[in-house]
Amino acid sequence: MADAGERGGPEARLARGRETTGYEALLAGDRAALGAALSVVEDGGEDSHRLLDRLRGRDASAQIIGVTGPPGSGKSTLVNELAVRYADQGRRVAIVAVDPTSPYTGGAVLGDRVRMNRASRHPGVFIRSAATRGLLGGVARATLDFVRTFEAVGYDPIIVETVGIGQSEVDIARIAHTAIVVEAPGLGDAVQAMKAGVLEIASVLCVNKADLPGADAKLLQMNELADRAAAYAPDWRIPVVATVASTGQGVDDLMAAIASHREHLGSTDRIRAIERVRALAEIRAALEALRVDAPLGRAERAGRLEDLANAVAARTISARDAAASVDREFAAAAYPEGRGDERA
Ligand SMILES: Nc1nc2c(ncn2[C@@H]2O[C@H](COP(=O)(O)OP(=O)(O)OP(=O)(O)O)[C@@H](O)[C@H]2O)c(=O)[nH]1
Ligand SMILES: [Mg+2]
Repeated sequence: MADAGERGGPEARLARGRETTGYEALLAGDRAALGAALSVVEDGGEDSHRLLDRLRGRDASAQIIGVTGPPGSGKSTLVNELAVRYADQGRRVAIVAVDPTSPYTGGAVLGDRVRMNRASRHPGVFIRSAATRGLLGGVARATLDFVRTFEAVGYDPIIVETVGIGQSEVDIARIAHTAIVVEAPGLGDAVQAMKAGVLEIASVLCVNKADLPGADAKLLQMNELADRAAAYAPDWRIPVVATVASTGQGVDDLMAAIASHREHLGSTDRIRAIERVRALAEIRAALEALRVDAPLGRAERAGRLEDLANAVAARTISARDAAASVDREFAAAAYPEGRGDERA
């Protein structure tokens, strides 16, 4: 990847081919400027910091909706439906598709594009995927920075889809104001398997594929879970909504549940707690970029990472010793400038 500086900084990248400045175009809702801004942000480094600094402090009252759940439950189809309906109401809707497993699933992001086709053609919807940067990290940071960018330029709601069942998914759901956990019949007891953490963060439970056999049993089961959760958190009884995302059936009910959760949040100080969790996640991601991703990136560009990986694979040295080498040889470079995530 070329050095961001060579391309003339964030302004030049945003403004390419336009008469207004890139920043003005971005704030005016120019989609090309927004796409360029997201690329600047994704690349990290000094340009990204400058852009995010300029955007910081702008009014940000967007609702962040997390959509999470097991693979294949219909999250993307559902997000497509939600986005198109919100956009039809005149809102500008952002979709961030987080796919931490894409090196293994290959076509997943492309598949999502197809499923999100209607949304991607809608002028009120902007879709961006935060695919993994391989083993060098940065997904969480890119996701959080994308959300900041979208909210600063007036997108609302911002819908974040996360794939899979795991701790990271729970983490991303925690930064959403409203977290929708999508289940479907025929996937086993996925939500049960997700441990208590998911019920803790679920604002709405959605049983998708309600057209398939087993949906009624799944609904019953989810309602029991919601009742159990309500015993511990009586101020919000998690609504359980049945949907058929592929036909749009039940999606209005889901939107009603999302709206009432937003009202509920407004009546409590939960939003401040969520914002604090998001701020902590951002600090962690920034620290990882500085202390982990940047040294690894430098080691990779110096050709050193491959040597170290080979040595660890051959059991010549331990992973811990390899990490110590990366730290010794490549971390210090970050400190004099007080930053460390520039990418060459
Ligand atoms: N029968 C039925 N099929 C559905 C429904 N919703 C989605 N599907 C299908 O289920 C499959 C998976 O849908 P996706 O929207 O890609 O599911 P996902 O949860 O985003 O999948 P990953 O992102 O890969 O985890 C697709 O073939 C959809 O067409 C539904 O309500 N009923
Ligand atoms: Mg998907």
